[in-house]
Amino acid sequence: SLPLQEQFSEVLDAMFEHRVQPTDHVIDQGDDGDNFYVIERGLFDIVVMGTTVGQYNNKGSFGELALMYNTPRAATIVATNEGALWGLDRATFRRLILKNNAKKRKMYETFIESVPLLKSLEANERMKIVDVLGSKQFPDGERIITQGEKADCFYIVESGEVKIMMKSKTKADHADNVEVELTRCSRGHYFGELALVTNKPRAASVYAEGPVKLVVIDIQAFERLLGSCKEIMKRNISHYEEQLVALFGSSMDLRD
Ligand code: 1OR
Ligand code: 1OR
Repeated sequence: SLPLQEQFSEVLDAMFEHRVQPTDHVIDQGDDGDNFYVIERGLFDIVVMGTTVGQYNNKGSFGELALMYNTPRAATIVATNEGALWGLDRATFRRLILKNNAKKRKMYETFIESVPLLKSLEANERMKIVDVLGSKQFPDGERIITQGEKADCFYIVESGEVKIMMKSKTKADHADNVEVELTRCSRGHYFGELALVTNKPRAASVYAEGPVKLVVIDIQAFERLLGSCKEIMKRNISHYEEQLVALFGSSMDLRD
């Protein structure tokens, strides 16, 4: 197969710019898949059966499902403002991306099988997670998540360790409001689910403790593929609340 660099420039060469205006449908649910799209800028609604179920905000990509699995388009994508996309045609997507997916399956299959949270999923559901996951590395000390920010993804630790730190929100104006270490996560553990499940800003900050390698799953894939794991997450979230009371004397910080 081609060296990565060459494959990458082949993808770039094949991409074409696609500009959109408000209300333009980039994709219609039920259609055959023609292109895959990467967002350069713009807001796009994700509509399933006439209901808006999510949104892309100036980043991300969509339209991979129909091309990867030879299925009809699973959602309608509507531009809500003026924007720009990079398109990649079906043939090039399949030739270059699917080859990469086969490698990814080999690389991540065993790891994903070992993640306790994902144990209840069917094998083919776990493979679909592998198909869409990203991988990200952070050097020692780097901040991965910032408390109070808007959330758009979920993480699983592949190697190394992360430190979860929290400032009390109810004590926000106090001078003694320093970050307190809550816990650490290592291989196979997840974090960043809380903001996605509760639809709130990040409840804590997360830092690399030594170099770490993480699996990243965007919010759309999280909604699509991890719905059945949410009960487990919610059960664990109720433990957060108990600990919060012990730590800050109130569970206000997670609820409000
Ligand atoms: P496609 O080729 O099927 C529509 O064309 C695209 O919308 C799809 O690929 C995904 O890239 C993107 N369910 C289905 N497709 C989704 C979803 C989604 N989110 C983004 N796409 N969700 C589940 C809805 C019940 C997640 C909604 C947040
Ligand atoms: P997030 O999306 O809010 C920060 O981003 C992440 O830190 C959060 O999801 C959780 O995955 C993770 N309270 C709140 N968040 C926690 C906690 C926690 N532990 C890990 N996270 N508590 C610690 C319980 C041992 C309770 C507060 C004292």
